Amino acid sequence: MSSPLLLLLRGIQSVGLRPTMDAVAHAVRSRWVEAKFADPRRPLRGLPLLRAFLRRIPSPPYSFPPPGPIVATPGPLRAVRQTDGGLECRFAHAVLTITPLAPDAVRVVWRRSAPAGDDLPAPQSPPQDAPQLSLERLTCRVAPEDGRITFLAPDGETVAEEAAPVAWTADGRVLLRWQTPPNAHFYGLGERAAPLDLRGGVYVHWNTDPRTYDPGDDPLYLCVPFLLTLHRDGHQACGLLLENTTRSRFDLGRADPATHVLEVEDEEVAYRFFYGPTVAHILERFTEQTGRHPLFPLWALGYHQCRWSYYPEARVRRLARDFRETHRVPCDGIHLDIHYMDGYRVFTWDRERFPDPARLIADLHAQGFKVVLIVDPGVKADRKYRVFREGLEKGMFCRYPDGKVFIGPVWPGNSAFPDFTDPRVRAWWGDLHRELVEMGVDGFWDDMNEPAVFGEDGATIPAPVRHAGIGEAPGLAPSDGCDHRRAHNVYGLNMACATAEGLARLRPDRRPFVITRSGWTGVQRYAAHWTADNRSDWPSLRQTLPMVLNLGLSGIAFTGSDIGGFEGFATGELFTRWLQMSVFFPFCRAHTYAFSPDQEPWSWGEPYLTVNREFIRLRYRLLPYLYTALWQCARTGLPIVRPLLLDFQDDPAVHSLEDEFLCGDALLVAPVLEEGVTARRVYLPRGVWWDFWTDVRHEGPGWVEAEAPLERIPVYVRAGAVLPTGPEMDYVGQRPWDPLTLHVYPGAEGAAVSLLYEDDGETTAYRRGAYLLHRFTLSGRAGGLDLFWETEGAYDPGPRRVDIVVHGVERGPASVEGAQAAEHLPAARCLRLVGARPGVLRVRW
Ligand code: MIG
Repeated sequence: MSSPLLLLLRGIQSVGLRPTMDAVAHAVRSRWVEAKFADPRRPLRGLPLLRAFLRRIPSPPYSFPPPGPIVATPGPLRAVRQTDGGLECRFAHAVLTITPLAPDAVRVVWRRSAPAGDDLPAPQSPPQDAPQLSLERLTCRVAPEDGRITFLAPDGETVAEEAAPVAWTADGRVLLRWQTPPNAHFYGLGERAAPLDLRGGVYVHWNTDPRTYDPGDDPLYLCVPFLLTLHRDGHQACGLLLENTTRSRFDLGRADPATHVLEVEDEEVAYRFFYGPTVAHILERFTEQTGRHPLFPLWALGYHQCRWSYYPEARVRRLARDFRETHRVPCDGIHLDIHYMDGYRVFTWDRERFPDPARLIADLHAQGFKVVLIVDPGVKADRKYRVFREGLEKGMFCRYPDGKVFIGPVWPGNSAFPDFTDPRVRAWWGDLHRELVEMGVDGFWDDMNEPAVFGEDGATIPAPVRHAGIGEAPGLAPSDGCDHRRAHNVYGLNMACATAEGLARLRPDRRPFVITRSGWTGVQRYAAHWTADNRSDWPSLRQTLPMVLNLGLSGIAFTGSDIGGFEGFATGELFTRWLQMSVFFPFCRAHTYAFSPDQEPWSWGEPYLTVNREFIRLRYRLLPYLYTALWQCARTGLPIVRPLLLDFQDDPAVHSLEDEFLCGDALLVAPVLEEGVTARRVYLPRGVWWDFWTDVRHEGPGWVEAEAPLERIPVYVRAGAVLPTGPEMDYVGQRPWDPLTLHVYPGAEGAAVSLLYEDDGETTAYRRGAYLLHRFTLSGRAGGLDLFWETEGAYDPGPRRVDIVVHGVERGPASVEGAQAAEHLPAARCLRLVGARPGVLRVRW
């Protein structure tokens, strides 16, 4: 780590002298209040305070010493009680409750009982047998001698088993110690700059702004203590969601390869356990419990352009012209970073840089752009500033135990922090968006909400600061408020909630679009997420994919990374490779650091511009497909970007595969992640796969050597798929999906079902039936092909032509039924059918 002096110089260089001094003052003040309120009921003063202050209290997460000695375990079982469908087991020193949540999911809570524990009435006959809770698809068995829990599958096979009893330590932690099956793999845990398979690593749950990060840095902005385990060669899977929002650490086999230890800084511990056996089923159940993404507006799937920052207005207008006129690159979102504000005061505009924002936004709308504004949580402590005054008067800001408002330095200088865990504050904050929404702002980008405060690495709100509770996060909700230790991890989630619910109130007919940097279990209900301040280098590009995959396995599916990387200077090649991968990610936005040159699709000239444009155009053609994947994700929680193990979990070859992915149901994408590379090996799992570019047929499982010149990354389509595509367009809604083209890829065994979902893309009318769901059932048979096409829902896409392209067709058909015209294209090896409609399509050769 850097010396304090170096830190100081770095601070002055990047944010200036005044903010750096504020940051230093904050560091000193934090330490002072942490010492003062170590016991909030008896604040220290005078000499004892000075003494405590000088004894350094390190701030999380960079100081997380190993746990102290164990002081308690449950001891022997004393009594068992049935409680509405569940079980309460009283042990000598602890109480365990197990509550069913679903046929394959339970909630487990451990509390220490009164120190003696012996005040419990001694049971008539102490229970001898292991208490057991049997659900339809999951059994929990509790060891009577020490409370160790074993989870069993319906066939009696062990799914998970505690290696040692739950334990309490002298320094106030709870330990859960589980056996790690020999060939287990771990996934999930939110955002991790780690391999896809998390086994062998140690991960801390404490949302942190790392300033910039490299592979291996931990923790980052968004933690989700949801651990997915895959074992028995992929035949068995389970999930464990820790509910505690306090800081925790998972050692997934670094200290001991045979156990994984979940260590929680809390007095009691609560977790939910999910049984598979498939990963897909666990994700459905997990997101049923913790929430799913809403259906974002269709334009959210467009291409977005950002930098820190585009200003003044003339620069923004030039950017718009560059897209529409100069370079003809499709784009939907233009994002304005912190320089649009007046001295970084949230909900204001710098009127010199942006004299007439409503007019600017109207003009951008006329060109088909949407405008997204960054909003930080810190409210400048300035009595002349309306938001601060109002927040102060109404008691909206976080306070110390003595009632003083906490002030910490961020971009605007010294700032107050709304307590988003309080529903009153969320309502107020949501309403603060009114003026911007009325000006036409389309979406909001919540940044710095770990929350980050300038200062030492990981600086945040000091631990003693009070909060109303944990707000909308699932978990152990304190009834009479809590300090920052319990509220820290859910701060970002509740800010995103305030924003999304505010937008929904302000514009009830339009779907909110919010992007958040921080979050926690369930943040997907409110916002999309991006992986923030990485670097413009190849290792960071490579790291992005496992990060996005594990986010998806934690319920957070609408994600992406800064295309080209954030800090540093991207090369044209790096940007293009990054873009080629991101075109298959839900959130597709280029962004860069304040001190980096522009990172736009044309910034490096040719040949990059042409390749970038082609790939962005491809994304716009794929919108019907991507939107269907988004809709499916909103319904089932299945991510859009998926590791291969999600669909092929019994294939050990994919358990740690992290340089290729599935995008939706039909596409397999193998990005190029290294400099100067023009070919790569791709693993194709079982089944038939069609090369997206050449229509060459491959049969998996096995490896193929694929061409990957600059203008292409390997993409394959799964046999049996019907891949819907639309026409090229410069932005979402420029024209209808006319013609709509259904790309049919034959060769699957049996019948395969594909979906296409559409609606107006913008309003909430779909909730009242204004959607159209197409269901395609494709079956191949010797000498022919049948496609059954049914629709459901009341949305009318308007008159349009639907074409069908059957891929991999060597010769012209003998007969075609269900289309107006057919044409065989021998060179392209496909059959083009024009003017199809719902019903039955039959082709015979
Ligand atoms: O302290 O708003 O991750 O995307 O450009 C940095 C300026 C604050 C961090 C975000 C980044 C954004 C930057 N922000």
